[in-house]
Amino acid sequence: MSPIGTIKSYPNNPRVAKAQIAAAYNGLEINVEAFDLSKDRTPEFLNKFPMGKVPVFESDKVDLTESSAIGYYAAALKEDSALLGKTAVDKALIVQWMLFAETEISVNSSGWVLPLRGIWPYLKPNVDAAATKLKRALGALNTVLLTKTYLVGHEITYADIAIVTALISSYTQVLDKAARAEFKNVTRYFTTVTSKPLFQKYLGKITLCETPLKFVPVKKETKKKEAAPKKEAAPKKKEVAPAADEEEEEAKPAPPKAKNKLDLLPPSPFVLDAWKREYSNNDTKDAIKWFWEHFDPEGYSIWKVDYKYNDELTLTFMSNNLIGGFYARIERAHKYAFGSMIVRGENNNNTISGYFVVRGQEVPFEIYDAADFASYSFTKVEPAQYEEKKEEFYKYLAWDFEDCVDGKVFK
Ligand SMILES: N[C@@H](CCC(=O)N[C@@H](CS)C(=O)NCC(=O)O)C(=O)O
Repeated sequence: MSPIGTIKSYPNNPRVAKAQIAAAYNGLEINVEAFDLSKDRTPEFLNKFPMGKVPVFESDKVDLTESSAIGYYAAALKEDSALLGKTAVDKALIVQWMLFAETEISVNSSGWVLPLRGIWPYLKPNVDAAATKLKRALGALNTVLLTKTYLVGHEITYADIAIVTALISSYTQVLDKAARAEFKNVTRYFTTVTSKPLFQKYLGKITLCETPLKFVPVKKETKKKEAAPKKEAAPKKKEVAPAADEEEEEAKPAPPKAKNKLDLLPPSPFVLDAWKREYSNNDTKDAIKWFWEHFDPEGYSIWKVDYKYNDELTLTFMSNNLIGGFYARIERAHKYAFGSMIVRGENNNNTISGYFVVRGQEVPFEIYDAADFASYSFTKVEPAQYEEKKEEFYKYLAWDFEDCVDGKVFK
């Protein structure tokens, strides 16, 4: 039998297994083609699938996104398939569970698990809220499963395929034995369903979580207050390596090949790379003179940056890691931006603030597109304010504040 179409995704994505299992129950097959989110989102791909997410499905009959729809299509391809229910009641219940899997389980397990894996920014209140919402959904599911082996009727339907594949991430990464015991009907159901041969075939061996993931800061670059740069000493070569994007889940669409609009601006006499070299190789006191001699306020702009949720910051090294996470996410802005952001204060009483110099008169797309951009306010320093702000600008670049604990330079 020839495959019903091709799914593209990175490997071991349970959203792909959802369609494969549904197809297999109907005696059908789907081709799977490896897709690298960091390389394969070509303009042609984005033209066809503007959301730029995987999995996607292509066939001579239909192109689809949304894994639930892809799985549903595989389930619907066999006439009278038991997977989609025989009666209107069962059909509606199956849709109910399919939506529940997406909106109550997948979304919340992503909100809990992905920040812990460093794929999404870690903002504790958001992670806690996602965990609470997921547990609420599991509680409801647990009640329903008290008297049931399968969700709809007495055999596997697409409802079970959708729910079980959505549970994989939390059951393997954050719900340890004690947490699973709170939802023992769901746990029994999860192990029963995932041990079915067709589930095993496409999900592989599932190892239930033993030690739940904990928040691990992206990069630990603590620096004691005492070791903060002395006056005039520039924080040299303190660059942040772009976060290893081994997790494709959050990779951003590759920028379209078309020229960046910032490259089309009239040429500027201020050469950002020359400034970065100047800053890296000289005392900030000397570098800053070079800066003001060469700065071009028409081609570039200066922005004061402040973290919006300073009152939620706790340990200073964690605040510094937030800066590191932000820099990793604006990695594409290196060509157009320079910044120095510092952590000031002490554990449980600190702030994140700094300055950015960017090409053009607006915050570039490469910065405002970052998931955590909304956590920072960017306030433009107008040329008329330069004189008044020069001293502060210098201090942020030299990390020359008594209460400066640590910081990171984006260059
Ligand atoms: N609701 C969608 C979610 C798809 C999704 O979030 N895909 C992730 C990988 S699992 C992705 O492509 N992320 C890349 C991005 O956000 O740019 C589905 O079920 O297909």
